[in-house]
Amino acid sequence: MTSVYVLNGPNLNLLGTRKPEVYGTTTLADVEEMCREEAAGLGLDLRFRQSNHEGQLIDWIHEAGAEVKAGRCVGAVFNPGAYTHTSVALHDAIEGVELPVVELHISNVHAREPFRHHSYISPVARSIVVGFGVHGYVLAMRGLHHIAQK
Ligand code: CA2
Repeated sequence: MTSVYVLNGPNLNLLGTRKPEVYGTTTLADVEEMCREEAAGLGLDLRFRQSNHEGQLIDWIHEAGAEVKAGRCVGAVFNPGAYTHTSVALHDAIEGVELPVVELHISNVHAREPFRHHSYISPVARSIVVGFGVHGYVLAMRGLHHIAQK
């Protein structure tokens, strides 16, 4: 079965427990359940992961890239958290393995602090989903599936 990765970066394990005015009240476990239902509808096998560590995220990007290359995966929905705005290493990892990535942000980063307006990920992302709340995960998965079918 073809897989889809959904990767989540630092502090997203706190989703639904703090800052509800920015990120809502849905927990990451709820998001995983939403993604699992969507993946089932799309006929994809979900690999849903979260890490607070940059190197772990890089390893998963490499893993997903190898799966895409082998024809077993459509790519990754990736919410890099604050690493979006700091990480050349994540940029290089995505570029290095040519992983099809849909960059996702729960909040509209462009309506927030100026330091959130720049992304190191966007130049190597296939597409971007921003500001739809946690529903963006479902939209991003559908988009990735659509791209893979073309
Ligand atoms: O809007 C998004 O999805 C972000 O990627 C979330 C990151 C933030 O640094 C980006 O600028 C935009 C932060 C994730 C941390 O999430 C929390 C959730 C609840 C409480 C505290 C942090």
